[in-house]
Amino acid sequence: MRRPRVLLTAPIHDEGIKKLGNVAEVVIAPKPLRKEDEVINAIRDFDAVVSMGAEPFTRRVLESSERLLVVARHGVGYDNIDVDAATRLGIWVTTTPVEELFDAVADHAIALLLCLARRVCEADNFVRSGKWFESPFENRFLVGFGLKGKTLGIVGLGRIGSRIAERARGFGLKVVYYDIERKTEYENRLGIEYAQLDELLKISDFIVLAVPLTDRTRGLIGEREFSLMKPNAILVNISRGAVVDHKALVKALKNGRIAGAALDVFYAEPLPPDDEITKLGNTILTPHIAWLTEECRKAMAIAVAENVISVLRGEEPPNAINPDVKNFARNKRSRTT
Ligand code: 8YV
Repeated sequence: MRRPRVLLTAPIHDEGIKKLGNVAEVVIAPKPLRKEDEVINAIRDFDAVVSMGAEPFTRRVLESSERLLVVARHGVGYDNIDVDAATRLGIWVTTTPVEELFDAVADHAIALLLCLARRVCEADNFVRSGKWFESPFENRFLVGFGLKGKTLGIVGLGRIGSRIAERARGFGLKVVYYDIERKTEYENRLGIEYAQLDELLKISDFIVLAVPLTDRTRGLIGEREFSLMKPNAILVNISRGAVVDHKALVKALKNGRIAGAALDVFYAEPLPPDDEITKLGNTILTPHIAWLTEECRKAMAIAVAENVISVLRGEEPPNAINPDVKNFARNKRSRTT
């Protein structure tokens, strides 16, 4: 009997590899799969794929595989997958909505905010380059600003946004949020207020983007939205790069329309090394690591393995995005042929 084959688009935590190895042959892609054709060639002959990054699982890619039963995201965003096409083809799409991920990303959003507000990276560079203040009057360029009493606007009050709101309370920030749904339970529990997006952009000192990338949120923050922000505003993006119009962001930073931006996600990943944003001082750029804690790596690897194993056993996976897939043909086929 053929042993099922699972492709990992990048290595995951050993705990997950061990679990998968108990039921399947596990292969790690030797290089990042960024283009459709690279994915098509790589997934041929695999029953399951663990998607670590933004590999394009387009209709064409999904249609190319006769064997694939599941695209299991190692993460909660699934904007790289054509879910509708997957469903029609009978391919499960799963995610890893573990607490550790939401906590890690919320922590990173606050870390980025604090680093920018308190100029931590600039100060670190200063000391490392052998400098110090000659006199206490020379420290002006490292003057930051406090958080207490300022307004934090959270765009998207989901599982990550709500955790950012919880943390913000500890810094004495006033929190407003915008979401397509009003979340009165959070409003009552966390003492936060709802605002329409334009209003939030006008009144916030700090703006954190925590929305998934969908047709509604692509390009949500563009030139018009930057024109509404305060000149002292700091934008933090831990969602997806495409939520922001990158050209408009660079322009807003260069013109002093806003004070700074801290980004963990980009319109293109990897970010082209010569991108103009890398030359701007009022920014902090991290390489999509908001999730990257030991706790989160382990929890996500276990969760993704559980999803894959359920599918290989012919069972419904715990975190399916497209449960309707049960009604489509491929699912009914034997897992071992
Ligand atoms: C992923 C992410 O976990 O959850 C998501 O969708 O963007 C990340 O935090 C990352 O792609 C690692 O697999």
